[in-house]
Amino acid sequence: MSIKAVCCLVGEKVKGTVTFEQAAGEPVKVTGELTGLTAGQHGFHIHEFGDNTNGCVSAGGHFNPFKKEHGGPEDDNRHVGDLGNVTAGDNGVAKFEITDKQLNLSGANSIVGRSVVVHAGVDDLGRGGHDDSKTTGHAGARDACGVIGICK
Ligand SMILES: [Cu+2]
Ligand SMILES: [Zn+2]
Repeated sequence: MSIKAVCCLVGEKVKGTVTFEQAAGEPVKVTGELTGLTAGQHGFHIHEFGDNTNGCVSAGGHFNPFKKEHGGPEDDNRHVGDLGNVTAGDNGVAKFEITDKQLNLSGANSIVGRSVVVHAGVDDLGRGGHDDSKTTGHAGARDACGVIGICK
């Protein structure tokens, strides 16, 4: 048995779809394609709330049930929502496949009902030395977001 979830991201210029799949006891596989990005790296996170009533701002901060610092996807000390960066080519398209051990699609800390956010800037993975490196990775504005929901 595996659980599948999907998120449609919508922004002013950026849009796309991200899917999540998890078999019982296994890591989550995240697959996505985003378009309309500037070329290069963009911070990519799960944010706490599945609320887009005030645009991507109402998605809140990074999903962080264990009260850790912001980090990179391979760090132990990271927010659960920290998925690092996705990279767009010169055509503005980012196509990616991520396997992550901290995400869950069920249980107390499920990401279902929360948001995916892609940022205008690069996530420094907590190492940039900026005021907000340890909270947001200094990734800048929110280019697009959407709510994660269960799918077939
Ligand atoms: Cu974010
Ligand atoms: Zn974070």
